[in-house]
Amino acid sequence: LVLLYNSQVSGNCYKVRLLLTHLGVPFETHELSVVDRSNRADVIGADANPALRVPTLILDDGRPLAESNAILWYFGRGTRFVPEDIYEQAQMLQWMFFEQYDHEPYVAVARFLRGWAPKTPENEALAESKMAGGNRALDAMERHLTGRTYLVADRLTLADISLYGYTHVAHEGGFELSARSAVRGWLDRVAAEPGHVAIDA
Ligand SMILES: N[C@@H](CCC(=O)N[C@@H](CS)C(=O)NCC(=O)O)C(=O)O
Repeated sequence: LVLLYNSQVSGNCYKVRLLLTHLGVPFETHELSVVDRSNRADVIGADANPALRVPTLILDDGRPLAESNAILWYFGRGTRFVPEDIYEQAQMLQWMFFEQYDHEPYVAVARFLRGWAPKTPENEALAESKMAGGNRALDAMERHLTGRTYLVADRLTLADISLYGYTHVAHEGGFELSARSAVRGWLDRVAAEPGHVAIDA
């Protein structure tokens, strides 16, 4: 069985659970806290993931794999979630790199600081400093999704699974989606896909 070092509230872990569920890949989870990280080295171990982060996944043959989007690629390759066309594959990767550089460091971090980190003026100021970057990323998605059903190839791919993870909980970081109707329509489409699971499932 695949073992996922998991935090239920983490969007990065949710992306992995969402894909594995869509694919019907059975997995078990080992729950870790996103707040108290003191046991990471003992539980995950530096061999499995030198960054000591979740998600970290242990394949059924014991080999470890980290980084949410790398895990998506490992399981998604050769399935309906990765286009066959090499240009569309590259477009899918375009959005997955965008997710990690332009989106997650702002949207996910603001959400963590406002929802889980100690409530201090420093953390609130730090969260506030993430808003401009997060809004820039959400605006880029709104522009791209206007007139499109999904990010790439008019169907659900790893790009959508990756960006759905933190976009659908962006409001928990203080981001406003009401004026972003293309993003909201896309969120609804992803959630209506057969086999979809919620982050708290
Ligand atoms: N780039 C990584 C990010 C993983 C990540 O940020 N994990 C967070 C939880 S969402 C974590 O483990 N934080 C604890 C820490 O940094 O020690 C991925 O996409 O998997």
